Amino acid sequence: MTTSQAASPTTSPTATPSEQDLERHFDEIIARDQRIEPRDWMPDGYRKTLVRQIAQHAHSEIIGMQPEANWITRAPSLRRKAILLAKVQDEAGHGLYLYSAAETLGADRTEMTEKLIDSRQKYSSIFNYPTLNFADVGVIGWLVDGAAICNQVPLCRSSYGPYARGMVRICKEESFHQRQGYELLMTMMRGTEEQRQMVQDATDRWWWPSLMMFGPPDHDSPNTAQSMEWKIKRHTNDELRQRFVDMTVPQAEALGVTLPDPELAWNDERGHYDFGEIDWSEFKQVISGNGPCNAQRLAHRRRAHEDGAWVREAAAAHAAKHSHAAVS
Ligand code: BYC
Repeated sequence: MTTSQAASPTTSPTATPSEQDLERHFDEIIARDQRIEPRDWMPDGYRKTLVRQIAQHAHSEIIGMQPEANWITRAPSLRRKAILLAKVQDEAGHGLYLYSAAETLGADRTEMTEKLIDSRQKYSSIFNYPTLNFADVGVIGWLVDGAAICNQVPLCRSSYGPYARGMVRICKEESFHQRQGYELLMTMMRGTEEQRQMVQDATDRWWWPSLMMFGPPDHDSPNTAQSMEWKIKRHTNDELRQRFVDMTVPQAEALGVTLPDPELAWNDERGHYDFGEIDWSEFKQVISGNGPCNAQRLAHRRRAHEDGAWVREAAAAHAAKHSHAAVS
């Protein structure tokens, strides 16, 4: 639904609506589960929260290309290489949709990139861990993309139109990514003992960081309450983390791997799996720049940005020439 279906903020076409009228109109749109569009009035905090979240999300897609790209040249077959290349390219595409969504809020693309490489804007903690063997490619698809889908499907109902619409397409592609990861792991599990051990080792290393992707626990999440009120987020971090655990345990059983948590057990009363305490000090270290690969990821992104300067200059010169030709 669009805002055009909501009541107008003013009764008279000539009167300028007051800030209160505009705010009431915004609140009505949110209450009716309709969408806020780029030209609609919105509170500053709503705009800022969206720019923060969407920029962080876009940066995650772009930085997220690195751990998997590490294996493109060493994929074990042409088929696996073609799949991995396509997946990494999809991630670049997701980054572009998301940067465009942030631009509809007035954010500047160059500025967002500069903020990323100066560590003034974050990207997901998960991409600060190394990919040590080819099973990591499968486990990233299964667990990391699985967690991403869990977190992002509800964002298709986010109150900001361009973000919600972008998420629909992203989620379709993420589901394919998740399945390719699981299929890769199933193949490895049918292989040699050494291959099964590689899958188990990768699962052991990625399980806890995947749970951290959902963000801090609700009691320590400064943004959740307001984002839920604005319907930017539809569920809390802990709700989504629980949904992910419940969904993943049977998948691990079907695959034949053990999740590295002795406390993982079905709780009949709650109707959910219980799981062990997450090491939040590790999470805090990683999001403050001290994870195993933070420096490497940012250095790589910075270098790519510098190496691409001539392309941006050439594109700008070409666009200027064209607009000049169009005027004359
Ligand atoms: N890593 O109040 P909270 C992908 C920050 S891409 C780093 O709960 P919020 C994929 C948070 O930003 C995956 N930082 O925040 C790509 C905040 O810091 P600031 C990315 C984190 O926003 C390629 C502070 O901690 N997905 O899946 O309400 C290949 C307090 O947190 C993290 C998205 O971005 C983290 N994990 O909730 C494969 C999804 N968690 O900004 C896969 C969209 C929290 O106040 N984003 N922080 O300094 C969201 O849904 C929400 O932003 C979050 C956090 C649930 C992540």
